[in-house]
Amino acid sequence: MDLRGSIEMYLNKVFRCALHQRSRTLASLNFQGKRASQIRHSTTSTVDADGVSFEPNRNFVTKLEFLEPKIEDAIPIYRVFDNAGKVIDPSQDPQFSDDTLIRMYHAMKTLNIMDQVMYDAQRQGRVSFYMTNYGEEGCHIGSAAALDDQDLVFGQYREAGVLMWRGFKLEEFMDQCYANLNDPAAGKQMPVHYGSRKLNFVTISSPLATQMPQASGAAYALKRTHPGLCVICYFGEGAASEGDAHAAFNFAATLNAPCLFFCRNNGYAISTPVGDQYKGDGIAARGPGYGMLTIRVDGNDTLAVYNATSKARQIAVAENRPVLIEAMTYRVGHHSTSDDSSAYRSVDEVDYWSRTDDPIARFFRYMVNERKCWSEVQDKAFTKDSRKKIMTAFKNAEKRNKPSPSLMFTDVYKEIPPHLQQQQKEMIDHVRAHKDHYPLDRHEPI
Ligand SMILES: Cc1ncc(C[n+]2csc(CCOP(=O)(O)OP(=O)(O)O)c2C)c(N)n1
Ligand SMILES: [Mg+2]
Repeated sequence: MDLRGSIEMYLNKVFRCALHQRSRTLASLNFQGKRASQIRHSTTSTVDADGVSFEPNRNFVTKLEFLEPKIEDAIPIYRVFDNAGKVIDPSQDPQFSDDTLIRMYHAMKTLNIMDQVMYDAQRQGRVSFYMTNYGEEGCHIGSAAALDDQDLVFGQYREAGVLMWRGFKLEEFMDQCYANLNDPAAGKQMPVHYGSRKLNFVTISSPLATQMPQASGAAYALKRTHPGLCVICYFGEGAASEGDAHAAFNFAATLNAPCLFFCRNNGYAISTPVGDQYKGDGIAARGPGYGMLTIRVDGNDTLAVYNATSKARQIAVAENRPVLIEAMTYRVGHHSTSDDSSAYRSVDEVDYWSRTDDPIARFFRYMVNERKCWSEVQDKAFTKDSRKKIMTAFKNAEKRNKPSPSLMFTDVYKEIPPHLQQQQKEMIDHVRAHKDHYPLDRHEPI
């Protein structure tokens, strides 16, 4: 049975098992006459000689004092190199081989060029929608490089670099964005809603945070079926305001699920800046509240992201526990092609971040100045070659026919239910009757 099959089977089992466990617990607690607040704890702790199974915190004090959040107590940000690409503490340098560094750099750069091409393509009306990853390339490649290829990825929508690192081909990106006949979803998804069963990347669904409880459940299932593997769940700081984020954190923590929660804190949720999104110390501050191991990392420092994710992964699978990583970065691009960010932030602000804290430029400086394994000349040649490959994939995807319109009704249900069969027939009759009004020559036969 493949990974997905076993996860589905175990999710079924888990839910049944959890319900059964819960009713048994309730029955026994009713019998002992305990309070409802004790129910949660009774399944995990042992019963002492007095029959008491709930052990509360007994850290009493007599000083009347409120916890005051202070800026100087903010969770620090872990870094390996500075903005100039200079390693701050040599013991933290992961000492990658030149080949690995170059591979990481190639991936970040290729993602960046692909974004430029696809953004322009949308502006020219050639694809309907696009989302760039500008400024967040270090989060993607640093974290993806730290994972096992069998680890299951739940993305939000701005993690194309993770998929690229795993081997998703340029044409696969383009085929999905063009919704052509090679798109596995046959055009049912919006552009950038990628997925790959082969690469263990669960298909994007952009209603915010829906991937998060699914990730916790999948991590719990993996713990039981595939020990040694984990789940990584990417989400934005805006998505973290959804109730689903809470459910996900709490389930993963209480079920001891090996799930890496990777928050890309890029400063904005469309037009909502973080100052309006939360009042506390970002997303990392919430981790301890759920009993989760937590770290805040410089998301534009690819090596720091790598170290943090690598260590988090090691702990998650060895100790079966979730880890929260908050990567501090900046969304350089507009939210999507449907957005114009100059309406809510200054061009100077964007300019400042691009100039002073660009993950690709920082990595470049590290490679050139510290490791001496890359040069301006190599960079120019690579950029030219990469653009050429992207343009070839782009043109091929654009040329390919669109899927048959009938496929609009398939793949959602295992068998198409009668009311959808009826709609499918009506659609086909309609299109055939008015074929002059539809570009059927660009589609596979109906
Ligand atoms: C449940 C839900 N509410 C609202 C939206 C509309 N929406 C799409 S993206 C987005 C902002 C999300 O911001 P964040 O999680 O920080 O991710 P980022 O876009 O910054 O990567 C919103 C509000 C949605 N997709 N789903
Ligand atoms: Mg955001």
